[in-house]
Amino acid sequence: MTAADLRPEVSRVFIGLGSNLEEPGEQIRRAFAALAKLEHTQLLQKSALYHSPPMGPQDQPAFINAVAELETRLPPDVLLDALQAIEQAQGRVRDRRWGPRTLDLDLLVYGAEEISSPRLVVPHPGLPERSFVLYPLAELAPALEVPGFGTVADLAARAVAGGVRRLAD
Ligand code: ROI
Repeated sequence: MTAADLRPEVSRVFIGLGSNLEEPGEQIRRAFAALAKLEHTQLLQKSALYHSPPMGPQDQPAFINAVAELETRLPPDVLLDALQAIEQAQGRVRDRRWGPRTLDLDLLVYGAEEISSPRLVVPHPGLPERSFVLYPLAELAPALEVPGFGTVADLAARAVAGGVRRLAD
């Protein structure tokens, strides 16, 4: 990345974190630490950790999920590269679709932008169905307007809990 790749202004960004392998809680804590070290980026808030039954194939362990709020000058594609590098560093192997993973980092919301490229769709299209994302997101930013979807508080109120529960700090 060169200086030309940096945005002149910061954007407010939300990242979804998920893990269901190799000490998931520890994976999420390490991922928060890695996000805090990203260049041209500040980690503003971390949600609590949430325990959530797997969405998709049921023959896999429960997940730990959380959300981070960042302020960044990295454009979306450069940020996505950085997120994938963190996943790789924590041993992510891409195998079966919707299978278990040591760490998944999803770019949920990038300011007010709507992005649809082969690599990246933002806001994350699964947001309205995913209480394991909406509950931690609602902790950090209930008034946030998710482009095309409405406010986080409204989305969280409509979502089916499906056994998602906040863990003690
Ligand atoms: N299920 C839960 N509960 N949490 C996740 O982060 C998650 N991530 C996934 C699939 C496998 C779809 N299911 C999930 O990628």
